[in-house]
Amino acid sequence: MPIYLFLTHVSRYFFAFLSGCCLLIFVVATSNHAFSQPLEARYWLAGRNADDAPLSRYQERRERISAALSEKSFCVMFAADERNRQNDVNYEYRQNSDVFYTTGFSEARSAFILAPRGIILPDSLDSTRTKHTALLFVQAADAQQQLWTGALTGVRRARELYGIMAVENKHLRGILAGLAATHDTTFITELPTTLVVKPFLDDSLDIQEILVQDLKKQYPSLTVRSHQRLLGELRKIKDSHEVELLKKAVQITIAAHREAILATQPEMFEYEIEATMEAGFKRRGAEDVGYASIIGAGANSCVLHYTASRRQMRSGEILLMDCGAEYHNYTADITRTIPVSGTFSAEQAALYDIVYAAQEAAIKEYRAGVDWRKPHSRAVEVIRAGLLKLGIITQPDDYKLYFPHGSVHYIGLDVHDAGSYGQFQPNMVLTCEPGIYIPENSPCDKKWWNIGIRIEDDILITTGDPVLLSAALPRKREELEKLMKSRTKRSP
Ligand SMILES: [Mn+2]
Repeated sequence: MPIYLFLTHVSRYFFAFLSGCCLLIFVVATSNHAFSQPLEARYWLAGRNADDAPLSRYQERRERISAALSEKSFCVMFAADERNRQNDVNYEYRQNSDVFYTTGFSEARSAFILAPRGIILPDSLDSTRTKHTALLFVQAADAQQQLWTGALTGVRRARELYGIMAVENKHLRGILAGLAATHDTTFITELPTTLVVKPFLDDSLDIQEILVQDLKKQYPSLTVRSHQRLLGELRKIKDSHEVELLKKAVQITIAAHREAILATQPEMFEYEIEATMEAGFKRRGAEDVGYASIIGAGANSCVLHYTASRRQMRSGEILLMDCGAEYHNYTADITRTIPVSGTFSAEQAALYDIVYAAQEAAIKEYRAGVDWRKPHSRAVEVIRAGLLKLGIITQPDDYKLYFPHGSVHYIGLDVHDAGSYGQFQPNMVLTCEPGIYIPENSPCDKKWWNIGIRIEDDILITTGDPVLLSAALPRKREELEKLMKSRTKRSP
């Protein structure tokens, strides 16, 4: 999935902030008895997307976040909202990635607080007077709601299954107020920017602004920051468990892409390929797609984030498929571009070979210590030279007309995963996705029009050579044509 060329959330100031903080190592005061709890219980209760990471993974992550917080700061993470589709139907629930990363907890209407200085709860909630540095707020296991949507974890089992002190979510407000009054900084969830338009005031605010403004008004001395950047610095380096989950997501995605390639025939609709692709994900245990599948033929191949999948595909057209399975909340991100007929036209082949050569040049740069911009600049060099040679552009800078996005982004819990960009480091997992898109009416010979080509693969940075996780999926033009020759004709 292509990413905007200029990342807006790159945390340039993170290291300045980090060095300004006291680095204090805290042992997160959570009980150890939960380690013996069966994983099935977590799967069963969470319903979907439960991780099978040992609880010690989450505890390690919490300790690392705590170490980056000063004693006067605390972090509050809100679970993702349940998002309404229409009327009384919601979209399927997906947990906020930072909450999941830090706790493994997958339920809505929950929150999580990390406070290195520790929180002593009122006797009514915990009579032991223990200082809790981690606190999970969960919804009560309401019988009526469980009848409709299945088992809820509830307070008691949350403590047992997640190894974190848990209380009911109705206590969040009071505990948050106490922390806000006694700390100088909070790292808080950047909530989704749902725009609230106040039509008569000619004013608009998103809910994040409202929350932050409210906190600032009530606690003028409290600095409110986002925890996304804080967490991004951890999330951009994958631990061994995350690498395994990403490999699994990539394997599932490869198998489904192969099936989609083999299923493609002229006169089919894009949505039929989408069905094959996504069935291939789910049959192999992926809970969802990591992003809306991009499956575009002909003119649609030039639309970077085309998701409608409604068009009938014609022989002679190109088909671009950018699809990734999400497995236990970790997503792959792979793109293949194929000829609907099974054979590339001369123009399609010429452009395909340029993108392939650009990707080959770029992949070589995925090495520890290399600046993250290097692969993209390699890809640009190849694409610019190729477009000039074909006479599609005459000015070197005009390559931007046909290659308008970046080539490199992290993958992980999010398809465009969290973290600032600098030098590559071992255990980062990134995509490499050069492309050429020539929409109709572009200022070039019309024989090039409506050809969009992107090749995208997922790469693990190591201490040595880059590991192309998606290497098993054919990428070379000849290999794709060979694979398509093995198609069986569609039964009418
Ligand atoms: Mn991508």
